[in-house]
Amino acid sequence: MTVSPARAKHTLITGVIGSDTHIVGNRILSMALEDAGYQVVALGALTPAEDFIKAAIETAADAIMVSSLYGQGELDCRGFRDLCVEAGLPDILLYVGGNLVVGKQDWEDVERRFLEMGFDRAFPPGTRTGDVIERLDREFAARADGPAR
Ligand code: B12
Repeated sequence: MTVSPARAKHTLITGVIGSDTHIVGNRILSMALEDAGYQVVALGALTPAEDFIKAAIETAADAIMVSSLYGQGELDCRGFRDLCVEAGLPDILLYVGGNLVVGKQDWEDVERRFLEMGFDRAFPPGTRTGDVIERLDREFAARADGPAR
């Protein structure tokens, strides 16, 4: 992955939401984002939704990247976009990834539910960090070009 100077302008908040202690993938993701040139504020495991938003406000972040592995992602993430809106961050980019629901469920259905909750993208188990970085690059480039997403 090449380091692009444009990425240094963007701050990303990462963390594992709720009572979830699965930190490994989130740490790998955070390091990969940092190595690619993004500014990363890594909140770690066991992070309440409100703390992601507080950190995003304090650092004027461009995106929040939520991890959830233990199966309770749907409960923990419900209302996340509403909290962002209430905090004055209606358009902040919201990604969620990991092992989002209990057991194996049809991915298209899982993805639809998270998009309906207000996440801009949901990523399935096994997502590669390179794919996330490519997606972020495209998203930020599109946002710089105009309001349409
Ligand atoms: C290691 C592990 C543990 C360790 C965690 C150690 C630690 N502190 O991290 C311990 C033993 C503590 C543990 C505990 C539990 N675990 Co566990 N654990 C695992 C295991 C084996 C590996 C997870 C891992 O590290 N993967 C490696 C990393 C690199 O991959 P990753 O996390 O998926 O992350 C990658 C991508 O998903 C992506 N990604 C991750 N986050 C995000 C976010 C965004 C925005 C994006 C874009 C991408 C992205 O990028 C990462 C890098 O490529 C998985 C099974 C598995 N094979 O996945 C079960 C698993 C996650 N655990 C599970 C469960 C149920 C539990 C417990 C509830 C068990 C229990 N009854 O106590 C507890 C939960 C405790 C808690 N409160 O969190 C289940 C979850 C089931 C579900 N979702 O339906 C799994 C899937 C096992 C299973 N098949 O049942 N676990």
